[in-house]
Amino acid sequence: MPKKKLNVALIGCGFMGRTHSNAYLKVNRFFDLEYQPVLRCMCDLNEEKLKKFAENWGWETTETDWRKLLDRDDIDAIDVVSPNNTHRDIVVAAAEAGKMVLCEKPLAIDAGQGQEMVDAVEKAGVSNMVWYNYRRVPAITLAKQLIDEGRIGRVFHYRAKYLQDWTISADVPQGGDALWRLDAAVAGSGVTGDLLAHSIDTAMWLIGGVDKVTAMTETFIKERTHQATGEKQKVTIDDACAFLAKFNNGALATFESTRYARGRKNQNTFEVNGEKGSIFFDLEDAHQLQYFNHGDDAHVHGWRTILVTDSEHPYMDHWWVPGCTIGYEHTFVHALADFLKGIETGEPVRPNFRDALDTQRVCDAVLKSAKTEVWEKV
Ligand code: SOE
Repeated sequence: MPKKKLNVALIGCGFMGRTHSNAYLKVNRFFDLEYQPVLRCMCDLNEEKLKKFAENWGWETTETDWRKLLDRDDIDAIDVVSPNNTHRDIVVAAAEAGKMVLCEKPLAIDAGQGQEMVDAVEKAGVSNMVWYNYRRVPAITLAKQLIDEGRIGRVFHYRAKYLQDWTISADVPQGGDALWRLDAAVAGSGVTGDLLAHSIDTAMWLIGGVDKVTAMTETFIKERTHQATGEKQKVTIDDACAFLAKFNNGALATFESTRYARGRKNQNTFEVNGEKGSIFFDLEDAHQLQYFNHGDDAHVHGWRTILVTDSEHPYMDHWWVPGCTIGYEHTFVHALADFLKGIETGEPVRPNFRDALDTQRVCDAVLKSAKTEVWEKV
């Protein structure tokens, strides 16, 4: 059967532009879906970079001004992977033009902008998704399944860490191409919006909403040179953040994130402790899920390591044979497959913009609490 075409425009040819382009190319080879994305138009401000990028990934046309995409009848969906401070304007205009909208995380630079985006997509009634890709790590999806099956029972504790080390050197410039994550005016925040947003999305998906938080943040390097201007500037992002959270279901949680954990490249971990068992995950061992079942006979009590590669495991029947692992890029393919399935079935994909707004609200409360030094309600 010929597939229904979904004409996509992607805005932003950085790191995330590559992960998404790869997903658009691969998804139909591994998932049986009614819709097939067509790489119709690639958009970026930098013409030279854009040309090379489009050629490499097979994007059919290019634009340097995203506004030109709005009137194009040959575009059904707009995918936004440009820096965070551009998300709101593009998404609102895209929704008003009746396009489906996909957006990289975090949704916006703050919840105020996020709310405008939610209002726009909901008013227009267009399909929408935010790429919180770690939900689609099969081991994390399996954790969700185990929790929903009641295997760990009532949840008491949640403990998350998200650690990197790439900004330790004072020589790393602030802002500009590929380094906008260090510029608060463009990114909105530092590790809170960039890394902890992932941890918060995962936590809320697994165990429910957050009631209140208390946080501390630190900026270790106070001044950096801006890549574009060559001038020294005050650094205003949070280099590190730690916060306590109380969930609506009464669970207590700790979250910690930094870009100053020497040796940690992208360590994203969580542990959930429940009445009947516990679960532990580490992205640096992404194909494994640790599970402790208190219901096991006492003499065999112990943490078990589930190798999440069998066809019984989430998404894995689409890939290789048991024991053969998949990785980071596949999480984006899974997210896209779920988005396309959502259009096919009419059952909207999650996380949608409203879900991502909930995460943004927690981030805002965390950043506020770091300033006020008191507990903040979400
Ligand atoms: C930051 O270094 C970053 O690229 C994040 O922006 C991504 O969301 C994360 O998944 C990997 O690290």
